[in-house]
Amino acid sequence: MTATAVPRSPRRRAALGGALAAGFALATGELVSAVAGISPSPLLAVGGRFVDRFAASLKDLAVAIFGTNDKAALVAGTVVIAVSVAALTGAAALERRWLPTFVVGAFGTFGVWAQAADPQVGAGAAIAIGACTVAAGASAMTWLVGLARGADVAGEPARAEPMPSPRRSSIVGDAPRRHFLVSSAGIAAATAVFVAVGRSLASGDVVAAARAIPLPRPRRRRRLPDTTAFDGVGVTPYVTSNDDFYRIDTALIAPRVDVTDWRLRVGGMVDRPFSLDYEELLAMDSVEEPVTLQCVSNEVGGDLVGNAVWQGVPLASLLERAGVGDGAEQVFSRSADGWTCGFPTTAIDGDRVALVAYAMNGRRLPVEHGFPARLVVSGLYGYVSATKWLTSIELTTWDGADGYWVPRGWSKRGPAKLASRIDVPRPGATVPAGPLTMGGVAWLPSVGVSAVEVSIDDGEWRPCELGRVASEHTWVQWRHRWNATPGRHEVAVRAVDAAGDVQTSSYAPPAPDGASGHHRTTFEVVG
Ligand SMILES: Nc1nc2c(c(=O)[nH]1)N[C@H]1C(S)=C(S)[C@@H](COP(=O)(O)O)O[C@H]1N2
Ligand SMILES: [Mo]
Repeated sequence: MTATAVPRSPRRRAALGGALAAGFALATGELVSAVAGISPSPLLAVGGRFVDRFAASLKDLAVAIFGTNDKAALVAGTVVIAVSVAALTGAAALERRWLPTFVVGAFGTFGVWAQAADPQVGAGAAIAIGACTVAAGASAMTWLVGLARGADVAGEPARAEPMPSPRRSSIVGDAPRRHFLVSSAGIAAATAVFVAVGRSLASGDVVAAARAIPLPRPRRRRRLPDTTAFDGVGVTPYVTSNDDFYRIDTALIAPRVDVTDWRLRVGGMVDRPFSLDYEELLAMDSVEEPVTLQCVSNEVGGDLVGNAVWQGVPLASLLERAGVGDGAEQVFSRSADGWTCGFPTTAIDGDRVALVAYAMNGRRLPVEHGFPARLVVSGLYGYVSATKWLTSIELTTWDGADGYWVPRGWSKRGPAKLASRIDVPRPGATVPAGPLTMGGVAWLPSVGVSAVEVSIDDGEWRPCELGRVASEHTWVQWRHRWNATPGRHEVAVRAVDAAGDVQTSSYAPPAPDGASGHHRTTFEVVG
């Protein structure tokens, strides 16, 4: 900020002071939360309440908003609103000295409410953080507005001088402006330092703290198939790497769970409720299973699906230890940030893979994918089954509880639908005439896929070559060789599941219980 950037009008200076004070208050909230080891901060907690409030109205758009970019936009929008209101408050506070305390106090109360509503923050901590935030913001605003007002009181408003007394007015008019400038710059610098220190404190590697407890060797491990035949043809790899795995959740920042005080509770309608810490969970017999996980929001042909090798404790072992009570109909789980979901107990009676997983592709779960533990259930959409940052599993009746997305309009039951996707050719691609390899993936985890067929330009369905799979719980790669003729072509794909059912051509959007229909791709062949 340069001296010339400081507005000459006291009103504008007061507005600038108000805006800076809001930034300072938010930064104080970030810093105090980080020092206290508490997440989310007031700012992120307010954003989180927005997500919970508006999630229902988004339906199919849920995918877009719960992607990572939109979360950043949501936080930025919250900051812009707070800063704008604070600028208006600062300007109006020239005459009303009580206004900063009142408005900052009101915003602070909102922040306390938002933070206290998050299960990761207690009400006491929220109030303490809110008090620091309000004290910092209200005093900074009162101070800066006072300095802006000072210029007005001490001399003329620093406008173009109508009277020929330039020396006096420049001294009296400029000293308060300089004072305001220095103080504002100080607040801005403190804001930057608070944000930087808060960020660095909050970004320590929580997974690293768990390394003292080594990952155990799984008792049973599934052999991965040789899929090299599908390398280099543009088909999605059989195993999705942790970095490439899609991420969907309502968390503005992924909960950072400290394993030293994490526990998994198993309770509700059980004979022997118990809880486990991280070390005890890792000490139990574990298995390693590749399972394809998919989001109900995945559009036909979409990429909200991935296949990873999960290591964890079978849910059945934990339920056996607890003793499922008579009348229990639903396995209802909860995460550290209060997200919930549930599926029928009967869903895991068969051969489904259902794990409390703590490792993904041989590594501890990444924070974004649920560290320290999550549920993975083959053949159920993620929104009814795959709780990340898992903290409790409760047995209840079917009517006893509704998961997060159920009152927001998504189906209470979420069995996966048979699906297939074309990866190559890419939509709109131009390829040379002659031998062309098309390919993609198809999936119905827990049942399996027995055949994949393509139809070119609405011609007959032709069989495709399938890749090998580790089990029926994963997707299968497919490919088809075609002698491409010049012109514009469209290919459609459909799968047949292991029970012989053919994938429906009838289109359904993702809401309320998953998309259906054939994926089609148009491409150009040049001679
Ligand atoms: N705690 C929590 N767990 C959650 C969710 C969430 O919002 N919060 N989203 C679910 C949904 S909708 C899906 S599709 C999967 C996605 O898991 P991934 O992000 O590891 O791919 O996580 C599930 N588990
Ligand atoms: Mo999902």
